Amino acid sequence: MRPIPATGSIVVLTGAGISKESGLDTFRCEDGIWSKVRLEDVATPEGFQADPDLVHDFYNARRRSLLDPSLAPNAAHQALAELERRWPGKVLIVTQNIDDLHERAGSRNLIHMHGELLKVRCTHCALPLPWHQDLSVDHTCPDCRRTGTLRPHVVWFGEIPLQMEQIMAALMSCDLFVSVGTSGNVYPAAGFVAQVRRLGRAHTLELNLDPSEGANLFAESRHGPATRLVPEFID
Ligand code: BJW
Repeated sequence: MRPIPATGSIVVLTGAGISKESGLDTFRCEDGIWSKVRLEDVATPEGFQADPDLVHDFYNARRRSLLDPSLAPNAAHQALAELERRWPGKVLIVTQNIDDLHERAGSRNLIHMHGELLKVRCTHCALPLPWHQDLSVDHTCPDCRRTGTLRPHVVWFGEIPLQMEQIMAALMSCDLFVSVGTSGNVYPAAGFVAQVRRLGRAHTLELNLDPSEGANLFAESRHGPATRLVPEFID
């Protein structure tokens, strides 16, 4: 494998596969989340409008799993935090995950492009707030005092992912782009490797259990569990 560039910057895109070995479900694996619920019902603005209780129940259950005391970051999250410690200011993690396992492992330069499970926001005043309890339509926004306006701070299909300008700037200037544990089914993240390659500058590397949808777009691919591949990559 190519060595990590000594002076350049690294963007690491992560997906549900990196948290699988911590005990969180992926979306599109055989036993994944989309085999149990319809994404149209729980991960679209239309689904939320039609049945907010169903959507709150779905995210409340996932929030409870995340807050289970036995859940912890795994060796892959820890290796990425170590990479950032070794190369301060050079590593950006762009995660599609709404869990907080990168933060718990110690990563600090991190963008949650699909939002965060431990935050809610008000559809009226747009204020994101920390949130650790079950959420329901009966809750009142602490800022505008309206009831029933709080929603999970996550990005559903048809909504624009967060901090896209910063992400695009980082992709355009990076020297190494690494994708970990994502199936490459969901845009815009699935298009990042093509964008990086179009600029012709960065080395591109996929670390995934099996080849993703866009595996042939990467200059280099390694397949296996993230808890083995990511520590190997940083060493
Ligand atoms: C392991 C492992 C181990 C397992 N080790 N690996 C046609 C029609 C309608 C819409 C579209 C369309 N074409 C494109 C679109 C846009 C749409 C889209 O992409 N649709 C596709 C389905 C076609 N995208 C959007 O709507 C996005 N918004 C958008 O495009 O706005 C326009 C815009 C963009 C930019 C600028 C300006 C405007 C929003 C997408 C929102 C996605 N939301 C979700 C749910 C919310 C969060 C949540 O509830 O958690 O985000 S969907 C779900 O998929 C979740 C994930 O973040 C996302 C990606 O999934 P991920 O992480 O890849 O997981 P899996 O399960 O798919 O893959 C896991 C991988 O890990 C597998 O490959 C395994 O092999 C591997 N693995 N164990 C290593 N141990």
